[in-house]
Amino acid sequence: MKDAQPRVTRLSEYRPPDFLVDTVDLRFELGDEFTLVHSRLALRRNTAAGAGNAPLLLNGQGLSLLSISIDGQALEASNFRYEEDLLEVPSVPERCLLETCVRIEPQKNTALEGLYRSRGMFCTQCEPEGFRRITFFPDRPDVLARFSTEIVAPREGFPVLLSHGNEAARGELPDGRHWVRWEDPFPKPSYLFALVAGDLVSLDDSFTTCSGRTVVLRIFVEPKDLDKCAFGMDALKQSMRWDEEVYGREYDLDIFMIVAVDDFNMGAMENKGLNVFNTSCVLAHPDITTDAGFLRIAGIVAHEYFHNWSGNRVTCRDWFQLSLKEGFTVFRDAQFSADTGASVVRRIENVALLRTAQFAEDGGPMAHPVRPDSYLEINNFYTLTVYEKGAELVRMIRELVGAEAFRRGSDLYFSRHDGQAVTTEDFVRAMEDASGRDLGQFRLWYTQAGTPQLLFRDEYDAADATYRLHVAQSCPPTPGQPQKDPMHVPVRLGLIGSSGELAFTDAGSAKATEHVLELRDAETTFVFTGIPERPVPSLLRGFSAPVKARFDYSSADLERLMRLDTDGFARWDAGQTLALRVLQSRMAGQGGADPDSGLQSAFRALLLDTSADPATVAQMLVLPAETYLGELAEIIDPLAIHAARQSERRALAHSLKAEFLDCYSRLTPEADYRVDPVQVGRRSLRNACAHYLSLLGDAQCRALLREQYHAARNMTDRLAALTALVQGDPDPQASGATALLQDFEARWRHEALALNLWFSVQAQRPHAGALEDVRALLGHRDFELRNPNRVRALIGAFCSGNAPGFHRADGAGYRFLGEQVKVLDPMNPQVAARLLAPLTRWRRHSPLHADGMRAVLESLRALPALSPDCFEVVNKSLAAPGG
Ligand code: B3K
Ligand code: ZN
Repeated sequence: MKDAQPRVTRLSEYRPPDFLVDTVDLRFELGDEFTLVHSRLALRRNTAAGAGNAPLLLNGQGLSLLSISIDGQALEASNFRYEEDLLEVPSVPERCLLETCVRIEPQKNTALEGLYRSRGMFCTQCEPEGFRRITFFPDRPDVLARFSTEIVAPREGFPVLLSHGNEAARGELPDGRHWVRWEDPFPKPSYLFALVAGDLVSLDDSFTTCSGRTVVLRIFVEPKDLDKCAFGMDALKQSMRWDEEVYGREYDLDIFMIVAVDDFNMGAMENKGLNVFNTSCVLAHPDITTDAGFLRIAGIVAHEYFHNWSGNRVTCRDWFQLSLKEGFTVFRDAQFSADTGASVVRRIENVALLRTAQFAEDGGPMAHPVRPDSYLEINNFYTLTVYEKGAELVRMIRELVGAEAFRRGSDLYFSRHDGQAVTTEDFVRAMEDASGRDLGQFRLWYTQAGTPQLLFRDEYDAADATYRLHVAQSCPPTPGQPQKDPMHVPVRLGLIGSSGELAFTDAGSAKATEHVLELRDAETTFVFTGIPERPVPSLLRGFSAPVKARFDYSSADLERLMRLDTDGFARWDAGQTLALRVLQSRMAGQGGADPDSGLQSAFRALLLDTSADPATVAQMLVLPAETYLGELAEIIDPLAIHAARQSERRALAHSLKAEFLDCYSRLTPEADYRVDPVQVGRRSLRNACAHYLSLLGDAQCRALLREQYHAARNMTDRLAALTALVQGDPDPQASGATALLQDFEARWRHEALALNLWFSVQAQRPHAGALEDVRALLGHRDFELRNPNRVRALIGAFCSGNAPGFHRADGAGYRFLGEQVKVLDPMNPQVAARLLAPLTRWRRHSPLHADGMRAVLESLRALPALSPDCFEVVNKSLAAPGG
């Protein structure tokens, strides 16, 4: 049983474990009715913890204890206690063998933490605290043990029995069951434990490591999915090679396995040698996977693989250190993705995610530092702040110390802490030791929440050819942190003259066209001499720091940056700033049927420029996201934001129809589909044009899009046409979208991942009436509340990606979310709590919306048995600001 009021866990109360576990031997007897878990722990008192003869305390949640013994002696009931998720044995020898047998019921586990069943197979998810739902254990990341795992199951239905490490033995039992024993030579924390049993087939391959060892690679799937593994396998091999070449990291076991599981709370999990993946993050085939899906899969395969070093070999001391492994690993996977092509576009995508979603988190009631100080439910802290902002922190360290010192720092970190459970402080110290740089002030990035703001202004003195750049930094208050100290911020800077970049020196360094300025004080002035003309500053190139930067650019300045800046990211950003202004003035009631003339000519130039990189042009045609516009507004009015963005897009489509059509028809699809940067770029631009054209709702464009849908030989083009007609066309009935939706459903009814796309397209039709569609789809024969992917595809997509539907003025969208969370919370608290995100920012909305959002949060707070996950989100959202 969980406590009525969840307990706060605080970093300041961290204490080393009283007991360590040298080895753990597990034996699972899997069954349909129940599963028996036999465990033998070799325990040793941790004298370094200095806790005298503290009792043995082991976590255990919802376990039926069948037997318990110490050193072969069964314990009397009076010698132990199992209450409130803790097993307490008051008196134990300094070293002992603790044996337990518990009974669990994986088939009833809908929370998908611990051991559960997904489409019949058995699988596990233990991070962060799922292992305690399997057996008794000090379920914390700083207890590292050597695991052996024996799995017993009926051969029928479960021919494949997997755990991690190397297979040590297998055999048959007379009753039709068989067993396999796995041994992992590397000590690891319980959160990395995994087990899988099912009727699976595998795609097999191998990889020869840099030292010449052969590693067997296997991707396990249901037989129907065997044709969807090749891309993931390729990504895996590329990741293995890349980690050797770029970080000097070699794989360490003889086998590396991936298993695809349909019911999964997150994307994937890096269990040692046995990664478990959400099917949506590993299965790929051009018929059912979009380009974006392929790229996401490659990134996630890489991410989980990279965890073998950044996470598994060197792990976290406690969950406050989560970003130690997640921020660093996101940084590594982003580097990998950038290295495999389209690096500027990848960076633009990352920044767009930060600005839309992470900034919102940083500005809301759940704001927390990259290294949080406290939590009620750790599952709520697998956030964009810990992951994405955490990655930005690593990126900034690299900016500050330089690529070579950074590599020395990572080498030092891995060798110094191999086999240990450490902290973000250890990471930063390794970087300092390897580079000789002082990152003292930089550490504030780990402890201060909120998005810093940089206000730039400049002055140019023509008489002495001097350019001055003034910067003032500040960071808004966040819950529990009313005041912030100035941060150490790397500002990558270029100066753009009337015909191109200018060379300049920074603090006596050699002349170059780019420097990384280091901001440390609340206010700073940088002085550059020998500057022959007034430059336009190209600030935060490559988005060198996760901040909101403001500079009063004129339209001509922005136009100059878009034309002459050599930094692709900065060119895109200049376009975004231009578009932002246009949308902001539309939100303020200006602008009519015509587009902004500056934006119109920028778009025209982009569409006509046949030498430009199509992928970048596609990004430049995307106006800033609604959530980013909201984030920058004083008061968020989601309907006004949507209307402004939509009317500007429509105006651009009308005035540039010929150019969009021209660009669209220039980019005819290639005969054979490949996921390479050139093809992906061409498709993305063509489909961006398709979406603008759909806004016109005219017969010619409709015909073109219907033709695209039918002629498509890949999901990217098919889905783009469908989405354009369903979401872009002002009249989806007349557009023929309804018939295409039926066609799509009939085609892909039996492909869960494709059907998820079908649910999402409808959930995101930007119209108040989409709520009724979504309600109807809840009753669809293939909708299943137990499957997180489906919940996210329908309910999640609607609530977080459909402003006109979710934020409709009668508040019905909010009440809908409340109802769904109420039903889902008892089943799967993690997924339920995540769905709540759009409600958490209610205070920033206009009263009409804020009242409706708050009312739903209050109705949830009144529920008698809210999970700790939802309890924390709801209560923090309703708490007085600054509290
Ligand atoms: N480490 C896992 C996340 C597990 C989350 C559990 N709530 C996936 C990843 O970041 O690689
Ligand atoms: Zn991760």
